[in-house]
Amino acid sequence: MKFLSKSILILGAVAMIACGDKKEEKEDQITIGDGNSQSQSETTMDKASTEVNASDKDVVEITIEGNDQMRFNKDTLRVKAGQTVRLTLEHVGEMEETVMGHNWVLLKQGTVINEFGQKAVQAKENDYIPEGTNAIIAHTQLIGGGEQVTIEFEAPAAGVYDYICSFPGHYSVMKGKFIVEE
Ligand SMILES: [Cu+2]
Repeated sequence: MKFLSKSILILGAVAMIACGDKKEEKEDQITIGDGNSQSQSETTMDKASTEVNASDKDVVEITIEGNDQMRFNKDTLRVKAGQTVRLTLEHVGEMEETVMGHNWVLLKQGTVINEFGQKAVQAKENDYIPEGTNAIIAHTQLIGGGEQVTIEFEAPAAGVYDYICSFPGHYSVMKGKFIVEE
């Protein structure tokens, strides 16, 4: 009798351990998003994580650096159509705005960079943004070393767009592709 009750106790403990293991396994499955499982709790979890992704999709944060060597640190930026783009331009150099100023200018499709750049040179009083231009989708202000600026804008329709720094002479090397995916 004594032996029997001991056995039941051990069995009970084993069952509890087994139960615990099973629960952990299930949580692992949820974490990796196993879509094969049909259990109610996992279906609910899947829905919740989809919602999180959807809200992440609405705002995309991008940081791009400009330096004293007249370079951006990225030549390609990717976003999705319909997203709100929160873009930060960071001048990681030390040179002044009048010598090594940088901005970030997103151009409409069909804009010829050279032509735009030449117009920008004449717009010194306006941070090298040609007054009344309709060639720009979004742009930051001009900044110098140690400064940063953040802008927010809606991603345009899917496609490939050019971005440049419009400070005189910079656009030939400070440029890249802004890719908007469906
Ligand atoms: Cu520049």
